[in-house]
Amino acid sequence: MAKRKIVANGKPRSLPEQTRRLWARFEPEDRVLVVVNADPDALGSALALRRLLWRRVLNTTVVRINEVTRPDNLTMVRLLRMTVPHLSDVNVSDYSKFAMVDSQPQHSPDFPDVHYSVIIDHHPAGDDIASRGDLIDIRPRYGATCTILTEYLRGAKIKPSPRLATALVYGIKTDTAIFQRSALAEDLSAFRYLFPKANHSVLRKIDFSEMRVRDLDIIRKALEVKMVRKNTMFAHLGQVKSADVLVQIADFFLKVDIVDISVVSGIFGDRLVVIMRNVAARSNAGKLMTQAFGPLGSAGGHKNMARAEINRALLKDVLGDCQDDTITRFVMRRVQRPWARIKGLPEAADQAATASV
Ligand SMILES: [Mn+2]
Repeated sequence: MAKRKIVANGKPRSLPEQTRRLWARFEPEDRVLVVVNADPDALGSALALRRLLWRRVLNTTVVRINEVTRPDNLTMVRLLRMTVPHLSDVNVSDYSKFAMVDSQPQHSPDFPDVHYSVIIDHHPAGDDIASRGDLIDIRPRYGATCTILTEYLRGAKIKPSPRLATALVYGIKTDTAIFQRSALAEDLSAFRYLFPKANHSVLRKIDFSEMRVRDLDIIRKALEVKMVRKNTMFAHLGQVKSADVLVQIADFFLKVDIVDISVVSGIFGDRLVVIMRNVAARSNAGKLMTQAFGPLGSAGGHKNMARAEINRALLKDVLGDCQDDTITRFVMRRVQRPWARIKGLPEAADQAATASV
């Protein structure tokens, strides 16, 4: 069996030894700043590190370099009462020690350029990572950094509170996409250990949080304009504030029992953006979208998700106008008969585009 590879200063070691090494990096008078790029795995890991340092340092502050915008992440921060100010809201010179979890300094120029006492992460190790900190614990095979921190907690014989267990469970769930993505026996073991300790009503609420209040208007619009053809649901939403709402609605439509494919389009900037989601085993969203929209713009994706973008000016040339009804009919026609020649598109352009696909 392959030796368990841990990039760290030192050999693979027992859980208590690993935690002792972490503690050895800190003094009781330390003020510790933990820097993250906030997502569930980073937030859960930061909370665990703060717990590990509790009563061992003067205080620990967790700061983020990004904005938290995803609804589930916002719910996580709110219900788990996490106080995570932006880096710009603190004075870096007020702190005596620095730590980073779920990232490495080279991942973003926004991270403070300091020497880190601790860097714990599961992304591939950067070339000069050894020079950036003291205790470097990088395990690229792990599905989540929360799994690594759970091992530190267990090494310290610290039983996580429901709040901490909930954060760690959600971090592991998110980064392993509920164990669909690469996950190790270690991830499963951490999950099994944490799951009974988590607050399940909070966990469900975080899972359920897929939208902001302002998104409800766009859902109403989607429900008004939706069209169903066999197992495909279509909606053209007109002008949208971001392409993300199209993705959101496309995912939302898949909640309907008979819907295997959702196709949601909208005008964003100077482009028509079309999003497809597919769960039908016999269809391939990427191929279908390439065939349907490739001759007019960029189109492609995977079996389950695909996207196309078409310049609005070209679309107007081909369709005559860019009214919502016209676009709706156009998108439905293309998806249902992707092989058909596009009327209005000069034949030469059509052939050239098709040849390049
Ligand atoms: Mn992660």
